[in-house]
Amino acid sequence: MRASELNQRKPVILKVGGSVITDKNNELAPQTQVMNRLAEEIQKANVKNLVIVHGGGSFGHPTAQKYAIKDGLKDDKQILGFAETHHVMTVLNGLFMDALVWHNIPAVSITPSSCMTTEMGRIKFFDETILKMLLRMGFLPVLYGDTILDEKLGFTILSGDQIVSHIARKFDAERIIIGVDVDGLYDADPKVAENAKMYSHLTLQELKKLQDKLGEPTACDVTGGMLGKMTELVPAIEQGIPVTIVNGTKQDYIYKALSGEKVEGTIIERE
Ligand code: IP8
Repeated sequence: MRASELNQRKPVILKVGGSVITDKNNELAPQTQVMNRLAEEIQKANVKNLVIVHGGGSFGHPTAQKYAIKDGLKDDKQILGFAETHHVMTVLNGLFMDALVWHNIPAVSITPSSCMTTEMGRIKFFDETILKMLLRMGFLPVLYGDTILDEKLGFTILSGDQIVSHIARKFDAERIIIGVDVDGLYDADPKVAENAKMYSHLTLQELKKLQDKLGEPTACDVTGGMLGKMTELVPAIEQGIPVTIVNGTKQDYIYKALSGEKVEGTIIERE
């Protein structure tokens, strides 16, 4: 079989939040049991043309914050900080890849900082050749939030959410699934506000109105937590790609979302 004859389906993009696969209250704290459970769920759901993007959690964020990587190159000391932040992300990625591959998933890692650049923090260049070929051949490409070279800032941080939105739009994704550590999208941070109300369905209009209410993240997060996530996803939803937000820390929620089964969470659609 030729590579060109393989897989023409629209991709499904799954974001696995750093808050799901790491403990954000400690530094460099992987949740390997969760990674293994997720790998089982992903294997069981067996979605063709799946792309996974994972976040930084307690690996990328504390190191990025320590060296102010997101603000760009201002001081020589940040050079080592860039390398350190990128390195801890490759370590986290390696742990997640371990779980995926040892669960018989043909996952192949793509390092964003090696095939993308940004300008003022926005993706400017992305060589998609490898991603396209991997998908066509039936592999499961895995990307992640990373340090990135920036044409104006020298370098910065590229969030996994920006990567998700970019790939979804470029490849006209069928849908986006976002796995987080809460049950869906709320009108306030459910970790702080006891009476926070969760939405099971939102239109793009409703989401835009809600955006002002989504506050700053509580845990260390240089890319803006839920507000940052939603801001990135708006252009994909505008393009007609539906987004489902589910709790990835709960057994089988990601599995159900991937399989198209009914699951507690928030669905956001253009209308
Ligand atoms: O957790 C951030 O990715 P995110 C990656 O998807 C780094 O926002 C290096 C902090």
